[in-house]
Amino acid sequence: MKYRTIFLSDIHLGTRGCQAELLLDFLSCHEADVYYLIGDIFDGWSLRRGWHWPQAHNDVVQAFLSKSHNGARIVYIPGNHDEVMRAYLGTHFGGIEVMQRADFTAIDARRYLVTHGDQFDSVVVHARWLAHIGDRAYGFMLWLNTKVNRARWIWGGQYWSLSKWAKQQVKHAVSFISHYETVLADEAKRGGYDGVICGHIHSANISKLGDVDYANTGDWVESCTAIVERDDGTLQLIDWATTKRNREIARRGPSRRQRRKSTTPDKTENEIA
Ligand SMILES: [Mn+2]
Repeated sequence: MKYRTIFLSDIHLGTRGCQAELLLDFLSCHEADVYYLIGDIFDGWSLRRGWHWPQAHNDVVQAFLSKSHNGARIVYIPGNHDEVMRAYLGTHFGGIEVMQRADFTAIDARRYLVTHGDQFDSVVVHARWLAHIGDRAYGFMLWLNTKVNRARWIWGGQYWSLSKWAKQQVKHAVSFISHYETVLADEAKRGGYDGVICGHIHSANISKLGDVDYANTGDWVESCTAIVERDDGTLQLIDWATTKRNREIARRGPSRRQRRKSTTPDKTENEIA
């Protein structure tokens, strides 16, 4: 598929959670004239704690460099995890432009503020140490999640995301996500924009908040999502993990377990008969 614009964020290269292979797969079948990389592309916080840089992570960097080399425009807006890149605002490397924030005008003439979004996250702004603790807890949760799911897989349970569950709890408890969305939409409105395109909270979403279009690109740690600009200028969310899973199910047919489930009613019927 070819698009005018693709937006990606929160890839977190340099962490064990980064789904670089899935991203490479996405990049191989979605092309664009312009790419916006909206922050936390690599994870300096995590790399400082321990170096983790497999080949696939290199391949992601190479993929963007070669796109740039082949004529694509790439705008890189650093986030809080790759804040070291904020020292290079206004410069470019390998043809990739580094910017603090960007103005994006869609085909339908709607104007969007493009920003990572951490500047509007009060936890990150007012208590950096708390954000770092949260980051470690999040890493621990992802690690625990794989252990829990391995156990559930062995016992025939369904995949269950602990961190997704925990984030749901956070959402219910302090409405963190909706608060973030409102703050970002307000910021866009104040700047005279029609909408905002951001990342940071790993919660992909396209919605209308009042008269402001809110778009969050999600991440490549859990959800594996991107936002693309359709030919008519509207924004579309692509959930690559789900798309791939559904295609795989369609190709292979339902799994053994799903078949077993669907045959259960027949069995009971036979027993009754
Ligand atoms: Mn961030």
